[in-house]
Amino acid sequence: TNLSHLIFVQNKEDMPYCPKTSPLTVGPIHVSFPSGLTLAQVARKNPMVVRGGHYRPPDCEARHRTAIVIPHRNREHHLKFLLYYLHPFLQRQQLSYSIYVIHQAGNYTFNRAKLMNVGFREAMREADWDCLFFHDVDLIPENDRNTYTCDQYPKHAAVAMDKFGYKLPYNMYFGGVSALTPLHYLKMNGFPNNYWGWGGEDDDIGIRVSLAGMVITRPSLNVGRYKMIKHKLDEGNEVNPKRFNMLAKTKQTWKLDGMNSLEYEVLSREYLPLYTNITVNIGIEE
Ligand code: BGN
Repeated sequence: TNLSHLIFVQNKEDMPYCPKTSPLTVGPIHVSFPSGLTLAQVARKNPMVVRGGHYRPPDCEARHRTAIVIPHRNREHHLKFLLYYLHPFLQRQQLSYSIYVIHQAGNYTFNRAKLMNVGFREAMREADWDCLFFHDVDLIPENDRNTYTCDQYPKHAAVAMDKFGYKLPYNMYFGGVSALTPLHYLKMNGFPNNYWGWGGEDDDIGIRVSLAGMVITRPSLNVGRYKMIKHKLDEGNEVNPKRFNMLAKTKQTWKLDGMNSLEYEVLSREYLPLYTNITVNIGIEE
């Protein structure tokens, strides 16, 4: 029999590593929001993405394994556009990746940072990720040289957002999109669990980075560009009036509140075509 075809069936272990710099990236991306786009269309455009939102490059061994963690509630419209851009973006970077959407159950005040702690634990339960990207649902990256890999220190990626005139709103800003290794994350005891509603939690996270003896790295303003999908402040995500007092106490609280005090209940885990959806009961403010 003719077995010559077998030489083309490569064992994953035998594949060469992907190049250090992907030849597939294109740089600036024009971001618009096509009306009538459906998730089914996004899935058809990404035939190599497998159930749960996982992908690995077909013909080289990825050098990086990145989990994307997206806190979410009632933003299906935003999520669809983010997936539409993010899947091809990550594939052009030749990453091995999964997308985890952490959905807060119920109508109680939203808690972005706690959902990220849940995402960290649930993602690490599934695979040995070497980098986690904590990603707002309404931010679309506009340059694929903004690589979704981790640095030596926690990285703040969303440095140039359109709504802030494509520059940092202030020097300590750590909001929007950030990237940490599991070691970074655990070194700072994760993120705070007790910021309910809008504001301050990202500043708390930035303070934790330095309290844990680390610094913030950033891509250049040309590369770390994001377009925000316009929206009003959501119902259930009211501005948090306690944020100033809480931020003043981060130094006293960061070791007590975080991954070591995290409690939640997973209500469902769905392996959808484009992402893993984890619906979680994170309780209410104490
Ligand atoms: C800041 C918010 C951040 C928010 C940015 C950008 C606070 C804490 C009081 C100092 N911080 O003012 O959470 O991401 O604006 O909108 O409100």
